[in-house]
Amino acid sequence: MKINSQLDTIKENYSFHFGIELSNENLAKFSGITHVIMQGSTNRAKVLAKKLAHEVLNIDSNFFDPINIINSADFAIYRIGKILSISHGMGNTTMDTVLHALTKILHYAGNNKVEYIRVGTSGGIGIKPGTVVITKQAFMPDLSPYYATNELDKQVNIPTQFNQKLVNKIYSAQPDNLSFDIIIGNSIAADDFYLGQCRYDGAMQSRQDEEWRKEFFNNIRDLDIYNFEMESSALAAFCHQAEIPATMIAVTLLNRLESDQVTSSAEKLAEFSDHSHLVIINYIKSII
Ligand code: R2B
Ligand code: URA
Repeated sequence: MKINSQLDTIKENYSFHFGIELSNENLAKFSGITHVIMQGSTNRAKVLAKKLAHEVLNIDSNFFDPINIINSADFAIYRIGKILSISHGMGNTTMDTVLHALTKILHYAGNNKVEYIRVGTSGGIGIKPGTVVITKQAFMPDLSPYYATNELDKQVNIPTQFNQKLVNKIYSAQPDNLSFDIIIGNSIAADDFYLGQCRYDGAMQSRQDEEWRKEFFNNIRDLDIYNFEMESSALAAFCHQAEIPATMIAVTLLNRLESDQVTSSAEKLAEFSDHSHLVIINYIKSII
């Protein structure tokens, strides 16, 4: 893990975003971590924590309620053995903030060999809903292969290549008899769910017509792009700089060639969510 050397001279006693003192007692909760699994919502982070406790630590989930080890209305962090199951909110900006806050604490707690994996949902482009995509590379909406972000008025472009070894390890850990498709591909991290992904059902009208959109969707296959979501470029760029192996496992909730709206039933969406959980659980079980 490569971290800002200026932190050596800045005394930090409190994590503002996680609402915890950086006391020895609290830092101990973050020591000995090998994997950080990140999802958008606090609820999904808790559901996965429960599943991991059962699958990895053999704990009967009927009698176990994961404890949130931070104190924030925005985020939650659960610890299961050497794994953290955490929420990152929606979009690159909240993802970036969580990455800074968490990585500092992991550093202060003495960790230097950690993998970060986002387990999320996405909009598939030309693939069957329920398919899981493991991402090799995140693209900006304009299809640049780097995260274009700003330090005040200075734009910086940071490569968004995920860790290929980790991608292959996760793929190889899956059995042949999965009940859904799983592919290795690339993803676009859009600025929002609606116009950023060229939907026509937002509150404001898109300026792009259907013919143009169809051509865009067709052309991105040349870049091996299969899905849209909203956090992969910040994650890839951060982990590239920090030298943290990372990738994203995202299930597709719909096929954008067929529809803009997510119309699956709550049961179907829960089933899709289980697909990405199964993929991460298979990976974790393959390395413990
Ligand atoms: C996928 O789903 C969310 C939008 O509904 C967003 O966080 C993402 O990346
Ligand atoms: N998340 C997204 O960002 N887009 C979708 O279409 C579905 C989930």
